[in-house]
Amino acid sequence: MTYLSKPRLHHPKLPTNALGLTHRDYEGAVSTLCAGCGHDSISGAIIQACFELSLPPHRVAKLSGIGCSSKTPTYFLGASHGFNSVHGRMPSVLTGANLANRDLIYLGVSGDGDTASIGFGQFAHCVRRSVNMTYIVENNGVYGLTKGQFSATSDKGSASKKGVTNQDAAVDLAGIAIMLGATFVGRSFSGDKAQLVPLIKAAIQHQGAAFLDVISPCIAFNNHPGSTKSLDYVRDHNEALNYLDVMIGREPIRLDQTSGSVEFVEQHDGSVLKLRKLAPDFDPTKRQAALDYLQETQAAGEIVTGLLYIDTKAEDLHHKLNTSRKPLNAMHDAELCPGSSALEGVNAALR
Ligand SMILES: Cc1ncc(C[n+]2csc(CCOP(=O)(O)OP(=O)(O)O)c2C)c(N)n1
Ligand code: SF4
Ligand SMILES: [Mg+2]
Repeated sequence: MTYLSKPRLHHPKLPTNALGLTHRDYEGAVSTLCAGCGHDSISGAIIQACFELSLPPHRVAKLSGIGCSSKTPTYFLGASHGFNSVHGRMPSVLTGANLANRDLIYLGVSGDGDTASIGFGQFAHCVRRSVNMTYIVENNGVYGLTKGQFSATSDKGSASKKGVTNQDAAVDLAGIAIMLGATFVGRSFSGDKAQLVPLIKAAIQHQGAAFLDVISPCIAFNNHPGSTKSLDYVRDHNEALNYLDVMIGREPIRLDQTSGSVEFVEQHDGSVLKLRKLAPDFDPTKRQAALDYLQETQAAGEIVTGLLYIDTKAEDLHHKLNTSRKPLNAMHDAELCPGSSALEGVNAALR
């Protein structure tokens, strides 16, 4: 059975958000993933972020590829639009949907296999075209669904469950996303909700290609000593650069971190990110410095997390193409097909 429904009843005093919805209204079906899978924690963080942002569920579109990670949209936002596409093809499906209807909030969910192997080209072009989306990779360094093969994000020298050593260089998706032109890039850990929830909220508010690389241990196939994506390894090597608090004109969420200096970063839509900097010299608005920092810390075996890069003046694909504000499904026939004389005009302009 791949779909388990949840009981609809809930406690009448559950807290509600600005829309009068409870946390339960943002949930999906009961997860069928392995108990303890990091992906389920990410689903929980997405539910929390959407609840706190008071997003109308019917305004969200969730798109995914194939993998345990790509199954997760079934387990959150059950009242939203969803499309489970083909392995590695989520980015092009999301781009098409986004071009057809810019009014929806696009959430792309993928795995390290789905994005860094078969979907690498799709990922690259979706990001460099500044598609307005939140693209989340649930990165466990393994093909979980097909039972534990190394993926392109498995670190060189790390061991598989059967003791085989990975010989190939790892793809750093966060670094590549910055190089490709993503305008909001963060990395986090499925076990750190205090960091992950505000990162997801800020990414959703961002007007452009927002990419989140979320390390998500696979407890079935990649959680042993020698794996650099195991719970213990990530906990021991996690260097948090910063913690966010997102303010969108309502009550700001309190930070549970108390150390570090605070900086305010305003996004294009007017939302303000309160950035508690744990690495005071790191400035996420400097693209080249972010890339250098990522490479230096990676060489030292650290996994840096937090907001890695932000372009506060980002503009998305619709702005670049000057597309219609009106979704295609809201246009009538005459708008969708302006007739042969208009077509002749276009053709004449190209001669
Ligand atoms: C075109 C195609 N090739 C290969 C597969 C087999 N396949 C299914 S999921 C998967 C890898 C999934 O890995 P990842 O994206 O990391 O997700 P995870 O299960 O680890 O969350 C592969 C190779 C497929 N379904 N379709
Ligand atoms: S195989 Fe791994 S990735 Fe898949 S559900 Fe189990 S723990 Fe999660
Ligand atoms: Mg994987």
